[in-house]
Amino acid sequence: NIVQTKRQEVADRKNVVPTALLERSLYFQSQPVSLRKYLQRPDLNGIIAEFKRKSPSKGIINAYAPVERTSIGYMQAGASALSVLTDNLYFGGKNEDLTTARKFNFCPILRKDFVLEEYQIIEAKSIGADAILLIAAILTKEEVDRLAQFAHSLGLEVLLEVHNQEELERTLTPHVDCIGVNNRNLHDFTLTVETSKQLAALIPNEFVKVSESGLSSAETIMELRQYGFEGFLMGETFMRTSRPEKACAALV
Ligand code: IGP
Repeated sequence: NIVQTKRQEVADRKNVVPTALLERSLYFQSQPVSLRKYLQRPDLNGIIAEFKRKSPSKGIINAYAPVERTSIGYMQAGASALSVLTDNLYFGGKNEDLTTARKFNFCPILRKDFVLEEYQIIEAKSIGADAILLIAAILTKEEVDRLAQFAHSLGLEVLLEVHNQEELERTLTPHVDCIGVNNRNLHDFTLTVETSKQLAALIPNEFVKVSESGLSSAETIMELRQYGFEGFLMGETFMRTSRPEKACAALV
């Protein structure tokens, strides 16, 4: 299963990723851009446009789209932020994809990966990310607290992902900036936007609400805005086309 493999990978890499070198990278000193603020900007559309080559549920989604053109096009389409998968095994991403997106764009970039340990947050910062994802389903409350505070100490923002009320109540902490409701059930990959609608009222107003996965129409986004969502994390709807950036521009 994904999480077990990831835990092993993270533990193995811990000994080979030279933290001191990462800290001296070009991007380590840079000032991150606020995901929270960009999601609330009225001149942008709230979409966090994702660069995702493949996934465990869909297999290959897009093997050819280049990161440069796609990420620049997403921003030109009015997206508020970028999300770049850096997990290689399951999602076909790499750290270099995020760094490439960073070189060509001035907007918040979310590093999409399975964060389990502090060094991955140092790594996120060093490759040019502005925000990290913490997934409630694979972390304890203590881990969420500790990793979120560590991210903040480096100036990175945190998007906490939950899929149900139990995860939300168990991991809720003032140390995160945005709360993402994943419409996808990570066990059977089923999708329903009802998950976002049901959890919306349970998320305190100080957090920016993000609806994640399975979103494909402007109508759904407008409906979710009524429930208080300001961020919309979308990948496959764009990436399954040959020109993801054009699909993004066509949506809104
Ligand atoms: C995007 P979609 O259905 O638009 O491609 O979903 C994003 O929500 C999804 O990629 C995602 C994800 C994750 C991927 C949400 N949470 C955690 C990997 C790990």
